[in-house]
Amino acid sequence: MAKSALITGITGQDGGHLAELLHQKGYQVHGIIRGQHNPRRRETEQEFPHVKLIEADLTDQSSLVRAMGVAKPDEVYNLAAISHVGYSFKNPQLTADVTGKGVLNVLEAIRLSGGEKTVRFYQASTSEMFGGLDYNRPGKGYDEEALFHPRSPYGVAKLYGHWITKNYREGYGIHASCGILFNHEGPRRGIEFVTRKISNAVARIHLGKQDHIELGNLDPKRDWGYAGDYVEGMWRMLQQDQPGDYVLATGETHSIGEFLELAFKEIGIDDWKPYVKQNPAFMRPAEVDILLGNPAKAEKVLGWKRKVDFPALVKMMVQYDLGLEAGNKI
Ligand code: NDP
Ligand code: GDR
Repeated sequence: MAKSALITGITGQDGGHLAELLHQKGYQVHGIIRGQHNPRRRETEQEFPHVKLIEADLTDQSSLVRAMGVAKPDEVYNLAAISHVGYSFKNPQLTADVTGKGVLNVLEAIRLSGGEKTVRFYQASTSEMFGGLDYNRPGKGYDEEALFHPRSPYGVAKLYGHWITKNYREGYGIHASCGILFNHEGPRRGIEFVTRKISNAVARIHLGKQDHIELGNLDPKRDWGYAGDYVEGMWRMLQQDQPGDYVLATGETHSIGEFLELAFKEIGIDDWKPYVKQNPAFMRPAEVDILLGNPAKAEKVLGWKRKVDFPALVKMMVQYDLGLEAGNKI
């Protein structure tokens, strides 16, 4: 019989990549969708006709128990979250409820539906838990043992999700793993994140639809990989005999300036500076200056390695947005 998977956050970037991967592997995929009118519902149904959508919300415990009953999953991937760091400063309590306590709600739904010995659970932990400060930054990059120092309501909520997952693993023996993922991007990335904002604006500038882009802090550096590579790592974590925590990263870090450089080169512009204006509205009360991950454990134990490198990622995103924007009238 086909394995059953339940994905929370099916309408998000990673949800799409994971649904595709699990479908290819023969799973029956179920996805949790929230809201009585979700604007992403139709495109999700069109793109993933094989996915069975279940209406539920991470803040509604009973809806999650019902979802477990419908999906009867072998594997649960908890990808749903308020995931935008800047937004989390403006909506800190909502972020705590969804990104933090929502994880507990999913874990409890597994227990309440009797799945603690049979269901395997993946929690979407993040490099934002490290904070990128001088004192806790290892030379070879953050690994699974590095010190946490979150710098946003999002990072703090994720740290709760991380520890409650470990606690349920230790306390109840649930096969629960945390993927500590560094930034991963691609054409499915939401337009509110800096890489997609840039690739889309570059395409629009090329087509004469806008003349500049407004950004916040250009100095931060990130360890940017391709989302399609990272969902493979999530799946591999749940195929291990024992649950565990794994960093997925490229082991390289690049500034926003470097991303701009390559993105504008893609449309034949060598000097991007005249096209970029700084807008304080996009600055954050506390910044994460530099993130670099060390994926040695995932490479050794899971046999996972990123395939797409930084230049290929930028190219892929700009080329996708050039096609998209050429077809759009607005
Ligand atoms: P997205 O922001 O693209 O997707 C978030 C998803 O969560 C959406 O499907 C959204 O649904 C859903 N969601 C939000 N609130 C609720 C709620 N109350 N109930 C149910 N669903 C809800 O995130 P990504 O795909 O980029 O990331 C997936 C996960 O991985 C997130 O938890 C993120 O924090 C984490 N992560 C991401 C990294 C990255 O670089 N992308 C790196 C490390 C961790 P809707 O469409 O209705 O808004
Ligand atoms: P991040 O991603 O905060 O790393 O979180 P984001 O792309 O939002 O920001 C990266 C860096 O770019 C700076 N920046 C801007 N960011 C946005 N969004 N918009 C701008 O205009 C802008 N200008 C500069 C930011 O200040 C920051 O330094 C992502 C999310 O996917 C999280 O859910 C995930 O956990 C982490 O990656 C790993």
